[in-house]
Amino acid sequence: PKPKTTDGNGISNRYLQRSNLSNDAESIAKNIIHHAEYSPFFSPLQFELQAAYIATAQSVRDTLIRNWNETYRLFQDKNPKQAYYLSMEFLQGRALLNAVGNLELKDAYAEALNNLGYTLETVIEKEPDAALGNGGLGRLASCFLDSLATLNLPAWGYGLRYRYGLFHQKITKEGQEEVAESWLESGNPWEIPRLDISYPIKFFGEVVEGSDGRKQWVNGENIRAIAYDLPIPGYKTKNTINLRLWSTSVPAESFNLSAFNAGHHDEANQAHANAAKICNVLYPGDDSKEGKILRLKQQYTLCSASLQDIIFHFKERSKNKVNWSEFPNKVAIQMNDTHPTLSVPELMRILVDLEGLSWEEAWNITQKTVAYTNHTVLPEALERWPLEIMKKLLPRHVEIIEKIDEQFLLSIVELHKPTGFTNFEDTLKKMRILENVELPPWVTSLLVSSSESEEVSSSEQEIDEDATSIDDSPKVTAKVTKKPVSTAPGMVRMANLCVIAGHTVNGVAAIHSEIVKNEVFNDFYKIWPNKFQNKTNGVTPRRWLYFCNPELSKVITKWLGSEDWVLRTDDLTKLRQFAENDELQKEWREAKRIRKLKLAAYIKEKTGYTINPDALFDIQVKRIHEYKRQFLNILGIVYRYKKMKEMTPEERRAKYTPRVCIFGGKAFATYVQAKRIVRLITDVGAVINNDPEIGDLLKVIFVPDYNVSVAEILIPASELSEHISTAGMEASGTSNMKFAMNGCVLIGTLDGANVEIRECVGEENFFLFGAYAHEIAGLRQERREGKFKPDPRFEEAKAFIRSGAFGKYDYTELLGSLEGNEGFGRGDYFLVGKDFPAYIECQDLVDKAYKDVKAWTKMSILNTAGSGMFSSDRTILQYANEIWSISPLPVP
Ligand code: B1H
Repeated sequence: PKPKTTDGNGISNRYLQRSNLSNDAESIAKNIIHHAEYSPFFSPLQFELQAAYIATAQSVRDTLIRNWNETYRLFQDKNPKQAYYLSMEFLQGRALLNAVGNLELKDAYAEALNNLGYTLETVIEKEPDAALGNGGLGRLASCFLDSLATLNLPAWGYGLRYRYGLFHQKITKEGQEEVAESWLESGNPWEIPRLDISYPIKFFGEVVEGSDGRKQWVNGENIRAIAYDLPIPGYKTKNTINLRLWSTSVPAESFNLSAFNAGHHDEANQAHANAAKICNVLYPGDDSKEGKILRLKQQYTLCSASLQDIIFHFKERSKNKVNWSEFPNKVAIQMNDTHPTLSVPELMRILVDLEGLSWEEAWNITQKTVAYTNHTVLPEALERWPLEIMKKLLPRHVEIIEKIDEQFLLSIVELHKPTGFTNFEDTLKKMRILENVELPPWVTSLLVSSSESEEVSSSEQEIDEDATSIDDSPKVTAKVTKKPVSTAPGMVRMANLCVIAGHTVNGVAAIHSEIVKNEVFNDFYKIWPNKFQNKTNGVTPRRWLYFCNPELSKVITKWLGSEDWVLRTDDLTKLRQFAENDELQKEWREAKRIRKLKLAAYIKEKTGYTINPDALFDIQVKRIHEYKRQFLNILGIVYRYKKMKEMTPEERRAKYTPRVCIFGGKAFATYVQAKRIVRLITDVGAVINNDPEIGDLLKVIFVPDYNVSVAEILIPASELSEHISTAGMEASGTSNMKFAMNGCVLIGTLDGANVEIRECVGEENFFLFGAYAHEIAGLRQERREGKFKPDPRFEEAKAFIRSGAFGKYDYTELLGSLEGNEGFGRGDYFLVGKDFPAYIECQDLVDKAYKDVKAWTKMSILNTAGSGMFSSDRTILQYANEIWSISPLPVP
């Protein structure tokens, strides 16, 4: 007989031990020891620091799992519309402090660990960063998860469980060296391997037609995606959502036992090795990627496994009454850039081929379900896949994409009927999904007939007015003139597919969304203006202020009278009224100084350099890229150093403010120019830092291996931060928001979110310089025409490097990128020379401003006070209301 009292999982309530998870330090200590003994990763007899970390994490995980189960059960029962955030990257960083902080158990865990002979601080340090992302795009996804959970929204994240995350960066005399990063090596106590949840994934093979007339994708390589779940706790709520990461493997029968028995061990293991390879490593470029088949396999694995899972849940929650037209009312899928674009043809394939829906029904559902976020306007970063590669790997998906493409052409033709088709070909070719692929004959003939006779009215053309799908596309009889066949390979433009299929397209900062509408996707904007939105990025104030800067947080809480600002960051504006208060100012500076001392100690440990904690801490941390212009920063430093050397010590002291210039960031391993910039920074540092004449007045530090945890040390300690990209090129930036929250003043161009940050903190509290986005094209043109006259100070700085002042390395090629007048990466495409004079003059203003301690502290306070709008809680509420239509569902 079945037991009478069962809960949803079939476990008798009598045996559920929820009440046993007590939150007092004594119970927590017992729980930690229990894990060290009974679920050990290491010898159960030892309780060393590593074991203390793992056991502590497992103990925290108990509470997370309890909340996670309750959240899951609630979502199952209430069946709300749920959002699914699909991303190839999640840059989670460490989990422990965030988890005990969100659960409000930090003090209890600290006390428990003290009782066991450890401090929470040292235990935290044992956790490796989960670095399953490259930079801003991946970290944004992680901040979004924190906000989704905190706001009690029904949502999940889907990603890939890479065995190796972003590489470790070693800094040597030669610059950057990359070392593989194996975050799973000592086990991952946070994840729950879901061996019960796996889905088949197919590659290659061919498409046949079944007896029912449906297309079938058969044969090929078959692997399985296996789920690993990471519970994501919200702050001050029980809601704990799921980040489901897919790993890849093969079923046991794929092990070739007969090959093994014959002694061919590699062959025996071939299928398994191929499958495992897919999730082996995160691709490390953060702006563009070579079209490698392995990357396409990764993208497809993410899309296919996630969609199968989403559909599984949809069916399960429909309780045997599956109504597909309800799907868009239950599911919202957000594609984090174009990397998960294959979700579109995969959803179509499942609906049409497997579920038997008509093409029209399926397309209608797909369009209402998916939305696309664009994160970059760099042309080389807009993903394009060679048609041939895709055809081989995903033959059925290419058929579907071709059909979407033709259907799109038809809709555009319909739209343009009233105005005629003169000069229409270029627009069509630009907008369609396929590139370098001949237009279908019915389109070509349309174009031919319209260019042959300007007067031909649309009604005279033989277009089937009722055509709604490409199957009954217009039968045009006009003769087709052969155009010269292009030799360029056919390509699939993923962004165009996203814009065509998605119900919403959004940019990530106000200026970026304008560029998306008016430049990158202008043709689409003109026909679908309502598709386009802005969602200015945000960052979680928990990790990026409250947890990483406890001293400043305490001061804020004291002056605001409560901790409500952690959830309602708009409250920070109330600091404005105290910005000149001497007492607040003193506490503010003391809090900042504690973080500066910690950073100084960290720098000493990692680089050996001693820095003066009373100097101005000036920081630029982000991926190394020419458009981000670390080069401009270091050239400014070179110029400053040269001027210092030409002065007497008294003149020097009078003019300059002591500064520590700190850099951090990784260069893509094959991005030669970026690696040369790293080398230049370290070479310049080696000379300046050892120049006794300069002493404390200037130091240049490259902090190795910049990642989330290093950012948590650097950002709270910074006083000036640099966001100096060529205007129009940084979609948003998110570290700029973190710096402002931590009372750091920004120096920057009018680019990305800088524009909005400056508005919010007040223009007198932001050091602005440089050309505007709308001027850039004209400036490049001027340059091409040889009209640009470089400032002599710029020439002086470059000549100083050329003179060998910073060692023997040959900087000809790096400096050469600033010369000439032609092309991307040459002819000073990023306008370093143009902005150089404005930049160094602006830095002189910074020196003066820092000398006025009161005025500077006021600026610092006003940056924090104005940063409230950059909480990812605000961003996520906007996505929830304006794109996904989902509502909070709090666990009681
Ligand atoms: C951003 C990327 C990106 N934009 C391709 N684009 C990648 C592109 O692996 N790839 O192929 C990986 C990443 N990342 C960044 O997104 C922008 O540069 C930032 O300005 C922005 O703040 C961030 C989040 O929106």
